[in-house]
Amino acid sequence: MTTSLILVDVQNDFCPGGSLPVPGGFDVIPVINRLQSLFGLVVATKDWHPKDHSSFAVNHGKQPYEVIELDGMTQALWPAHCVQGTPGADYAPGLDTKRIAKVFLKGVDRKIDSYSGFFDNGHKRATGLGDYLRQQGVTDVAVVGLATDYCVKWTAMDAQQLGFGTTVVLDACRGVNLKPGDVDRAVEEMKAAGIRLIEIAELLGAPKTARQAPAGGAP
Ligand code: VGL
Ligand code: ZN
Repeated sequence: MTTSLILVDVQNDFCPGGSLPVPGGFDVIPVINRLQSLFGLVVATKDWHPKDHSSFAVNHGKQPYEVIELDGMTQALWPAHCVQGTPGADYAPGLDTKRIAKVFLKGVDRKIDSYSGFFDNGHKRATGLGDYLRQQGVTDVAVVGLATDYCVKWTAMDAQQLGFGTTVVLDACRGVNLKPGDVDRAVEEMKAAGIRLIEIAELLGAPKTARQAPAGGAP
């Protein structure tokens, strides 16, 4: 079994001071840095939008955080964020990036949003992450980053659906909670899909650890 750590969208715009700040976004950084040494392969995703992206409220003359129907899909409208090549799209400060083997860009097509690191929201186009992981012999993944109720959730759901044994390390994630309870609901959905939800302590062998070796354990 080979487990890869997937860092989801640990970017400036999702951290306090960014344009789409996730509460507590910076808190994931030390946890993620600590986690990386437990995995043989670390990959990352970046939200990487053209500035005319259809998920941006401004491009519809609407207010951020409104929800609309777009091409038959529900689309939350966001403040402009993670625009390709801007500082907001850079990795958040303090994130250890030297072990990231490959980065997968998502949300690059202006016409469709992409919460998952594997596919756009219409499941039409793959980013290449799934094929890459398979080529590397990866069987299991641990997913961490921002935001729990969007990109972390959908990356984990797709990973699980693709047949990777999937774990989310919850204290290495933070959520938007656009509606109160969104993160809790995301956790329940992931659980129902068979995704394992843990805290970093379970990988570090803290007293709380169960007998069974966790899927994300040291390779
Ligand atoms: C995300 C909203 C819009 C995320 C990306 O990374 O969770 N959320 N774009
Ligand atoms: Zn986005």
